[in-house]
Amino acid sequence: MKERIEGIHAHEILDSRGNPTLNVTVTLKDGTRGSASVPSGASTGIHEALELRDGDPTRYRGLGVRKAVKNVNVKIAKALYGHDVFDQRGIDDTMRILDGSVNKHKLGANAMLGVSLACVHAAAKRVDLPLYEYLRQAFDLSYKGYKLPTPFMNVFNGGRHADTNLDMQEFIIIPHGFARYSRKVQAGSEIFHALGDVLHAAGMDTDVGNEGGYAPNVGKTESALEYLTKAVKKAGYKLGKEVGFGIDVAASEFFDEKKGIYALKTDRRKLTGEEMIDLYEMWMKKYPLLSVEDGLAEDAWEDWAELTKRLGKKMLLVGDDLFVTNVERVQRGIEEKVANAVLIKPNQIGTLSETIDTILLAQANGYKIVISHRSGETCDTTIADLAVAVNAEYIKSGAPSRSERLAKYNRLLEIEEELLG
Ligand code: 2PG
Ligand code: MG
Repeated sequence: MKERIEGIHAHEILDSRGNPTLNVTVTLKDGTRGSASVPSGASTGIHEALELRDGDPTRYRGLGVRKAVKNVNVKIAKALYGHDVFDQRGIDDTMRILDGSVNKHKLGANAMLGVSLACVHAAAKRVDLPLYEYLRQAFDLSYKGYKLPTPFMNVFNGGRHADTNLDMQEFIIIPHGFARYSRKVQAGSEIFHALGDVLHAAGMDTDVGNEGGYAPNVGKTESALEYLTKAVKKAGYKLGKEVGFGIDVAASEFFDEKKGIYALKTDRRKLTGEEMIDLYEMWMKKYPLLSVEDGLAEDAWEDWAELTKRLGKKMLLVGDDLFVTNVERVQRGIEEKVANAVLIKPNQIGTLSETIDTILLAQANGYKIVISHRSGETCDTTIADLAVAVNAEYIKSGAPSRSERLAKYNRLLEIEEELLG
């Protein structure tokens, strides 16, 4: 079956931080439409594909995306006019060739991703399939059955995502010890609220940061893990057995490249890569720490190899800024025995086809998959379907708070209902 693309239209909308991003609608010859919106990061890796912004200081502090919108409405729309919407790889290749650059700076990864995602939404609608099922068809994915991912809920926001003194970016609860996804979400929500009570009782701020998690100032970094521990107990869950912890250190954000030092302002400490590894090992012994994301800087390959050698059999070591959803960087990770899980953010690479290729390469080499939102989000839920389409082990979509975060968790509740009743 074929169906032609008749129109592609983008416009500027605002994301969860109130900054411009793109919403794209693809219209097919029979009138079917599909839409998608593009997220945006704050702690972006230097190796990510380029998010095209106008840089015009008279609009949205330079963050407008009119250039990217125009690229969709003129260049991409022209190149894809009449293209078969079911040929997703062809669609993505056409945009890549049209852009022609390594980091997608000509069209903008935001422009390209908006179109790539809107196309699969339109195509899925056209054949009346849920998106996760259509994605399997579109990319010839042959997994056995469907698995729902375990949520990584970032309940304590720091780093670039909140106005707090916490250098490390995310403190995450992982409610893994339940069979059903919906039960995991329930545990996550109950612990989130218990954490609010614990912080409130300690006289701390309970307003939330960019990803819906609490964001108080703390005495030391480890306090965040102590509060998480209290919250899990208060909510009546078994630490370790039912609920584990994760952290996204986003270490590149406080790495001094010249000195080779990680400067933790919260703790007034300067640590070498080796000492960072010691710290994770110590925390792993004290807490049910199951996952460390970006525990070291994005180009510290040797230290990463050491980290993996020391802790890779005991916990998840997730590469985000390290891998940037890029096949070549994941390939290097495989060769150098670095990390054992890959964070997947479609907008780091710019097309769905390339995202799928990165996932397939990682899975073929035994890496676990964490599908991820960005700190700047919309209510687009494509990543929820993507997680189910590729049987990802985990999804990271922030705290169970704020609609742009919950849109993804709620979409998964809907999928669970569809699959399991
Ligand atoms: C991360 C993400 C999402 P940002 O570092 O994993 O939590 O943050 O989108 O700001 O890069
Ligand atoms: Mg990260």
